[in-house]
Amino acid sequence: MKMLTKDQMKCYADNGYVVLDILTESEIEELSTEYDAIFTRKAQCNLEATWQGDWNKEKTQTSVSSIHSLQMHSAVYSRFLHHKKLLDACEDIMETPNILLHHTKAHLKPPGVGSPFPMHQDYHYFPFEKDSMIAVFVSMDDADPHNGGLCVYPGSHKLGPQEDVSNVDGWHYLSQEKFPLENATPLSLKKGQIVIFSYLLIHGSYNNNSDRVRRMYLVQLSSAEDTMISNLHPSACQGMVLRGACAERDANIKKRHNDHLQALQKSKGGM
Ligand SMILES: O=C(O)CCC(=O)C(=O)O
Repeated sequence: MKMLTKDQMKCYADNGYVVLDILTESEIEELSTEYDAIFTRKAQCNLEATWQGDWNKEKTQTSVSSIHSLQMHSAVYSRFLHHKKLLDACEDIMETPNILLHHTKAHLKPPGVGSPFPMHQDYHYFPFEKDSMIAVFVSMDDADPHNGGLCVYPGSHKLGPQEDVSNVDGWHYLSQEKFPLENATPLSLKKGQIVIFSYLLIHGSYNNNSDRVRRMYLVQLSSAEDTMISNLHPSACQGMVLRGACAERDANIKKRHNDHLQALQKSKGGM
């Protein structure tokens, strides 16, 4: 094991998630300051990302702001992707030294009106053959059920993919009757704590009814030995090698030229 203890490995195997203290105070502060700077720079953009669909029984308007691919906005977030201790922990959990980036994103739930997230499995957004995918969820604030914190069904990663009942293209969630938010286990996290969880873990999060903001940052990773079933969620830097190597990566120059020509023709409306 490079980073995790036997107990932490067992916690992940049994529950499908593990809470870790990996970041130093100064790392947390740097990420936090840069997070606010990015959201301030993008304040004029439409960032609204409340999940759509018939799960949402809210009578009042709620809101969550989202920015994807933070590494395209700031070098602080590019550097973070190579955090040694974090990748050591991921390597232990994924049981491979070859780790690929899938995507990153940030969700900011404003005080008082922060949207909940329905119970779901990330699997439905980006299915892989060997289910190697994990989420690294960084709590950027102290978070609990009052300010929109995360909640999980411990052990639910062992159930495999559950039925996606969404009635809206591009959004995925499970039956909220079968997996009600109220029956989930809340994860109260300190600012800077990290939860690593399987993309099969059933999870969601609460409304932010408090007077505190709830910010999170999330990195999704897969094993270089796994294969995407379908690319439902193309993202910036998808497939970037964060550790080890990607032996399967295509290097054929003809294919690269053909892909380029096809994209060119498409942009001219030729295809
Ligand atoms: O931001 C949150 O509270 C939850 C986000 C989440 O579960 C997701 O985007 O898959």
